[in-house]
Amino acid sequence: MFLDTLADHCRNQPDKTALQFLDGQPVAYGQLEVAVNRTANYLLSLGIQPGDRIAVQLPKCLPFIYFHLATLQIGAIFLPLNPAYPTAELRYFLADSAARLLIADAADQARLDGLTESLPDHQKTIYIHKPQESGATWLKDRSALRDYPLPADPDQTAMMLYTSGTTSRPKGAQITHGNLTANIVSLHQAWGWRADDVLLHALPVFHVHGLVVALHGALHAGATAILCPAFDAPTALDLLRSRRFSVFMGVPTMHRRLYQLAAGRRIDLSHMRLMTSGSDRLPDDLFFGYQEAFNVTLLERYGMTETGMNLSNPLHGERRVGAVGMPLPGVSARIVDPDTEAPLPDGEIGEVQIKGAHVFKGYWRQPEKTADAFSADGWLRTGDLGLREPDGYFTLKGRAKDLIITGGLNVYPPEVELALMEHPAVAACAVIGCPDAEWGELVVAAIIRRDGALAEAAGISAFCRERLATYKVPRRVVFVKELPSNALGKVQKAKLREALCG
Ligand code: MCA
Repeated sequence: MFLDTLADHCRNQPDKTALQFLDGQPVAYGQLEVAVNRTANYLLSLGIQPGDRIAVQLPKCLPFIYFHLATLQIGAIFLPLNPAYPTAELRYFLADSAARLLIADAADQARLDGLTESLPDHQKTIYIHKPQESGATWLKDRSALRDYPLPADPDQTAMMLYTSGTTSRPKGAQITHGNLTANIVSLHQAWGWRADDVLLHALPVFHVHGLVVALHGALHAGATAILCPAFDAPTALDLLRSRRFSVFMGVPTMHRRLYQLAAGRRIDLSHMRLMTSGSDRLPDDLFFGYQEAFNVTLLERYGMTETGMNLSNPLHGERRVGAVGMPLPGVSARIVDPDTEAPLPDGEIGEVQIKGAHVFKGYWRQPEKTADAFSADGWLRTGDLGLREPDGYFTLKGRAKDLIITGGLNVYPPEVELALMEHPAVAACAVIGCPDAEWGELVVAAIIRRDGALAEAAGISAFCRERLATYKVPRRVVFVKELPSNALGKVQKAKLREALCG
């Protein structure tokens, strides 16, 4: 199990740096073990039981990591929340998950106290003062304990990550200890993680990409992760040039910003052992531009919250432009007819379906949605369209679901449309993604105003900001007289994209 491997590293190489924030003190594996054990002990002293949900809404900081690992350690369920969620979204996640504990930034106390009072399952909020400076006060008066129950059951839920959907409110995807371990073991095999790797970690930690693929990846290897509190392209490029690092992982928007900084110069980064791209399709021009500018061939891989990583281009061998590679060790992937679910021959486009020990156990308290997520013979329906080449490489060809990916983050148009419909001036609306070189796609809203309503784009955006995380707020609001719709009255988004994306 991932935790056992981590414990071994803590015992065998206590003085080696496990984590270090830029401008922060190094945390050696031995220190990490003590901090996590004390944090686990602290959680137990609050009466936290295995299976309890612990929600954490903190910026990227050491307390986040300590609470994350301690939660796994005591068999409770870790629920990371994007600090960008406004109160309305946060209330939904806390209520739906019936979280017992919330760990949050003290700067948000006024807003959160009012919110949690109305939640029946909420027992306590722990406020962390200046989390990025990491006072870690709860650590001081606690001794390290090792006699708490280790989560021995691989089927026990370790984390819950909320994902939105096309037809419903966000659902909590339950990731088990077995899922986490299967994922990280197969990534280690495929990407050749080594104890002497040094990861430049610039991703957010509240998603699978930054938390599992990157952070767990480094810790499982007994390697070192140097963490940036946030991604800043000039800082990242300077660090990557320093030859101190061997691994970097990013989303295409980050790679685009790094590439633009090169501005036609050649900056050799070929000392990097592994630079990966994921969470959204890597544009061809960026793949080639990176080779030209940095002498690096990005390794593109494909995953999703419900599974972690599924497919990857090879570490050795051809990293094929436009392809997401082959199934990782222990993962099975197939292409099926989206209607009949009959497997399709190579070269034909259908839905990508996935099987393996890394596939999640289901949505929290949503048995019907869980059943819908799987085919009759137990394959996970990804909702992504793709094909398999005769030599085994998979290529994605679009989405069967109505989804926008912006800066590597998923935005479900219905969620934005619901928020817009609450605005008194909105008679009808449709939300689409328009292609954008930097962000992949930008969220664009087409709105029919109610007769006589005077609302302007700025007012609509401000209204959305109160209800939605910033990345979901439409970047462009267009007022239209009508929306293209079919005979059943359903908005034809392809037509709308043609008309508005230009
Ligand atoms: C920030 N903003 C965004 C996004 N991020 N808007 C749309 N999409 C986004 N992704 C907002 C900011 O709040 C700000 O709004 C404005 O855009 C411009 O901010 P800027 O400073 O330019 O952005 P940034 O803060 O530098 O962020 C860009 C970023 C970030 C570094 C690319 O979005 C990011 O870290 N993305 C990675 C996401 C990720 O980890 N995805 C993995 C999940 P305002 O000006 O109004 O305040 S998917 C996953 O885990 C699956 C399993 C997988 O396969 O990987």
